Amino acid sequence: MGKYSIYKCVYLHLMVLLFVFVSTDRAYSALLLPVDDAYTRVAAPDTKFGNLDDNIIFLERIIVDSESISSAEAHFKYDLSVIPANQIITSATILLDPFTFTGSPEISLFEMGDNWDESTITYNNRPTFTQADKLGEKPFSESIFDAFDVTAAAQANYLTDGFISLTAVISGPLQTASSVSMYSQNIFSGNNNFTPIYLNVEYQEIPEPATLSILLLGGVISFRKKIRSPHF
Ligand SMILES: [Ca+2]
Ligand SMILES: [Ca+2]
Repeated sequence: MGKYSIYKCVYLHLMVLLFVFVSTDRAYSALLLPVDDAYTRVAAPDTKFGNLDDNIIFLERIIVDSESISSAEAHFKYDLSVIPANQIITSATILLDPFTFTGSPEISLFEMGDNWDESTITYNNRPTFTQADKLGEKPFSESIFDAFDVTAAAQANYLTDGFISLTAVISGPLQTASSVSMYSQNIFSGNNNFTPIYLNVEYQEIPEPATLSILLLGGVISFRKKIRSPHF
């Protein structure tokens, strides 16, 4: 049995395992409300805008000396530990749903650290983030932003610290001012007129260890037989 055949055999067994893994019908979904949300302003770098009486999340890009700069950022934190243990997140999306906007905003979404809360965050003390933390960029169209797919980041944070924190800024090569206003989780009362920024998560149970063991054992036995056989 050649090297290629061994690889092919391993590959096929992995695909069978993967199929069993994802074809389970034990799938769930959850709409997660932010546990913290706030915005911060460059022009007021020590002012807090995320307290309980702040119902608005605000994003802004302004013109300074003929250049547009991001002047207000939005921050959201979600608690992924509400998802039970031993799940795999198959989808996580966030829809930045504005109730009003100006200009032609284009939104960039970044992952940031969790070391902040809505009552104390300011522009100066917020966790920093870099271009390497960018999860996506979306133009604004027809009053609705496309949903950002943050599945990989959500799964990684679910497996580690259990929280995912995101920052949205207005970016892009814009030469005009723009702004976006959204409702914060603090205004949420179950009234659809005040929709906060949800994280929509879909997840599935990981197969029981016993089931996995049987599958793996079956794969190994079959693999050994194929190694002894001259043909694949
Ligand atoms: Ca808030
Ligand atoms: Ca985290």
